[in-house]
Amino acid sequence: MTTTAAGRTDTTWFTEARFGLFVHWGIYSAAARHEWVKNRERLTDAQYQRYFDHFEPDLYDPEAWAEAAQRAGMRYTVLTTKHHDGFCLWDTEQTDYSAVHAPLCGRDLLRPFLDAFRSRGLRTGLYHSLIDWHHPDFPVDLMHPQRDDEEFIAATKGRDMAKYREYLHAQVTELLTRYGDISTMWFDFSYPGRGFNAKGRDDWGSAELAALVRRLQPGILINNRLDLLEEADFITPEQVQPVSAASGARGTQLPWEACQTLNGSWGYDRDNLDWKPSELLVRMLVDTVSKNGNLLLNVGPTGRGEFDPRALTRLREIGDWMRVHERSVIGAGEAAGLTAPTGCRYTRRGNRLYLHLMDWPMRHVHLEGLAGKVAYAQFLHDASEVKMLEPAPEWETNVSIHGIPSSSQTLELPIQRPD
Ligand code: FUL
Repeated sequence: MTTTAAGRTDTTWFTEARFGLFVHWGIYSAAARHEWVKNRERLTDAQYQRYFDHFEPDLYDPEAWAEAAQRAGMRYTVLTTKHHDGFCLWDTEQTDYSAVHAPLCGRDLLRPFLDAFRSRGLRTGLYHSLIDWHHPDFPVDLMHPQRDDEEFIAATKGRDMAKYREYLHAQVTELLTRYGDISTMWFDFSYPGRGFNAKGRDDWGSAELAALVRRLQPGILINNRLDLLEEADFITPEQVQPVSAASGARGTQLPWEACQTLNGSWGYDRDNLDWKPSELLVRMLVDTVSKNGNLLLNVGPTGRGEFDPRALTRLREIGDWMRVHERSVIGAGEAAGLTAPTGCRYTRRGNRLYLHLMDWPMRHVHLEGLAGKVAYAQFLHDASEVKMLEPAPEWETNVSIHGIPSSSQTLELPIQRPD
């Protein structure tokens, strides 16, 4: 079933998967100072060319990436097929600006990636930039690494967005016809009216592009960055934890997926020291699921094609936590109608409620609104019983849990009468 009774694309696998790996990889990984380096430093094509010439992913081992993701408990992945700089990771016929033609690379990097993740049962998605700083017909605008001298401005006259649209649609067609089943199409990002067409939509041919994607891969989920909210299957809050389930979906009923970096940069950023600790990343995952969202956590591999050891450590530590806490995350979601105690989050899966204690330690926890409903309480990590007290008369809607040791942060509470 690819569509629901209401005619929308079925998102069940997505909202059950909850945790995915985002990978930002390209020739900017060789610059190693953020994937926007071309724009930020206003590099010309000639200056940026050195990353094309020296991109040599000799240590690329997508099996190792997929293994790290699987061990972290992730259920799907999204890879940058092309980022804003226009460099393509796959064997495209539309341009020579690709991994196949980069002299020290010389091969398609997408196919082995998809094979590795699929063989481990992970779903695969494609990030594809709608912006293209390399294409001769992409309009020069504020996002573009432009120069303001007359020579440059003269050289950019006569750009034709219709040609770029054709190129974009042809590339998406290649991606969706030559690489098997793709689960998500992650476009990034249109800004209608700032291209050539003041009215907007025709800049990218967004309506046609969305229709093309759905025709080529009927079950695919499309994100909301193609300026067509009504076409989107999910919303993508970026580097922000929404305050509630509704705010994550921006007031719509759509599923949402928060994308988050490990250190503030999507592409490999060697000298960046802002690494988030693993504990914080686990909290972000729990927080996301407690609000019915997904977390797409990013790794920016090096130019040689490896995950930085600091990324690997974090994935491993998240995986250690996931090994014993997974059932409170995968297939779980918001515990609608219940308000978690201060410093805690609830997730719920079927008739089991999970209480995640983020601020630790606590001596007593009172669970409002659950009196008479909770059958039993145990830590999730070792299934050891946690004593519950009968509600005190003054808190007649509460269950009270006492004397919690500081050995874990998640309690599992089978519910007798869920509603
Ligand atoms: C943004 C992009 O501009 C960033 O480079 C990154 O890809 C992020 C996920 O989306 O809009």
